[in-house]
Amino acid sequence: MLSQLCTKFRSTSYNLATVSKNITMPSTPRRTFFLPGDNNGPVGLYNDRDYWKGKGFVLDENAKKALEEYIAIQSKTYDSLEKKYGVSADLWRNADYRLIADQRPPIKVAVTGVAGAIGYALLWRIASGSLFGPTVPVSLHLLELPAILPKVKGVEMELRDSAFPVLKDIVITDNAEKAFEGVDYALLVGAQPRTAGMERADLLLKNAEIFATQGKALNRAAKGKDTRVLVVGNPANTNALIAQRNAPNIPPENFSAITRLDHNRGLAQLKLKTGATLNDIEKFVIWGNHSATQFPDVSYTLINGKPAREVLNDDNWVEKTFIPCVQKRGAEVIAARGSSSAASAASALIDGTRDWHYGTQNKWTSAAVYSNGEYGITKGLYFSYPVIYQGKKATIVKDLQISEYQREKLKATEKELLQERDGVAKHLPN
Ligand code: NAX
Repeated sequence: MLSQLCTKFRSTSYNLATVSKNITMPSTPRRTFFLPGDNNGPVGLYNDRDYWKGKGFVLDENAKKALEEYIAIQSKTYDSLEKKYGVSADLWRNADYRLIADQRPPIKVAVTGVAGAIGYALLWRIASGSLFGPTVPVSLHLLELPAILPKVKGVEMELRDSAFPVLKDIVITDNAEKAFEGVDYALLVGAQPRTAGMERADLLLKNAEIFATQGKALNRAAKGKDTRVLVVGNPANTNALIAQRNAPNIPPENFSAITRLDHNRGLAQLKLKTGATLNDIEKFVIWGNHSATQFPDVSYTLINGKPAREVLNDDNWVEKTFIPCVQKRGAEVIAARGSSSAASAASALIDGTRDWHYGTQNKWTSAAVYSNGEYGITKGLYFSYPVIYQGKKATIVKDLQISEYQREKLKATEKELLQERDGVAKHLPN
C-alpha cells in the first residue's frame, strides 16, 4: 500500500518550477528533486536528465530561497499525508529517498584492507548512506590480501544481507587494478601493522611497497583527475606521498591523508571542557603529521564567536592537558579498549570524504593535503593544514599569523615528515 501511495504522491508534487520562477535550470526538468546533503543540508537540485550525467547545480540566493520554500511545502505535504493515511511522515520521506536512489548512477568507492577493524566499521557507514546521503547510490570495490579473501566473502554476505537501498553493487578482489577500475573515491585503509620486534624503518619500507603498488594501480585504472584518494593506513601522510608520486595521471591535490580523527578528537575535548556544542566551535586546526608530533592548535579557534584562549582562560590546560591528549589519544584508546580506535577512525574518514564531496560551506576542517610551500613547509609533503572544501577542491586557509611558538611546532612535525620521506626515497619516482 505504501508504494501505491508513493506513486500517487510523486505524480503530483515534484516540480520545483511551480514553487518559484527564480530558478534557471540548464535544461527543462521533467521532474526536479531536492537532494539532502546529509549533515550539510541541501546540496543541489537535479533533474532526470542530469542524474545520468551525475551533475548537480550550484544554487544562487534566489534558488536557495525557493528551495527552502519548497522544503517547507514538501514537509507540510508529508505531514498531511501522515494525517490522511496514518503513515508516518518519516516513512514517506524514506520511501521517497529510495525512489530517487534507484534512479541515479552509483558513486564508485574503493576501500582497501576491508577485513580489518576500520574496514568493518567503515563499510556499513558507506553502504547505509551515511557518506553521500540517502539518495545517492554507491558501488563498493573491496581490496584485500589474497589469503584474507575468504573472510571478505563473509563481509560481502553481511553487507548484502543488510539490504541497504543505496548499495548497488559489490566487487571483491585481491587485484588492485580491478579494485580501482573507474573509481571516484579510493579509501586506502589497508596497511602492514607493526609487529613485535619490527623497527620503525622496516615498517615504513613495508608500507612504502604497498602504497607504491597501489599508486601505480590507481594511475592505470582509476578516473584520473576525477578520482580522489584518502589515505588512512599509517604512516598516513607519507603513504599518501608515495601513492601520489606513483600516480602521475592523478593531480597531487586529489590525494589526502586523514587527520580528521585528530581534528574530531580536539573538538570533542573542547566541547567537554567548555560545554559548547560542536556547532559553536570553529577554526580549530591540526597541523602536520598524523603522529604524536602533530600540533593541535587553538590559536584561531572561536567558541561562540569568542577566542578560545579567552573562553578557556587556562593556558596551562591547553599546553599540558589538551595538546598531549589529542596527540596521544590513539595510544590511550588502545590502552583502555585493548584494540585500536577503529570506529572513530571510520567515522572520521566518512566525515572527511563527505566534506570533500559536498564542501564545508566555508568552515575550516583539517586534512593532510599537498603542500605548495604554504606556511614555509617543504613543497610536496602531505601536511595537515586548515582547509576549506568547495567544489570538490581543498583550499588551504592562507595568510594566518604564525607566532614563534607555532612556527617551532610546525617545524618539529615537518622534520618528522622529511625524515619519513627520506626513508622511502627509493619509492618516490618523478
Ligand atoms: P587491521 O590490521 O585491523 O586491518 C588492516 C587490514 O589491511 C588487514 O585486513 C590486512 O589484511 C589488510 N591489508 C594489509 N595489506 C594490504 C594490502 N596490500 N592490500 C589490501 N589490504 C591489505 O588495521 P585497522 O585497525 O583496520 O587499521 C588500518 C590502518 O589504519 C593501520 O595502518 C592503522 O595504523 C591506521 N589508522 C589510521 C588512523 C588515521 O586517522 N589516519 C587512525 C586509526 C588507525 O590507527
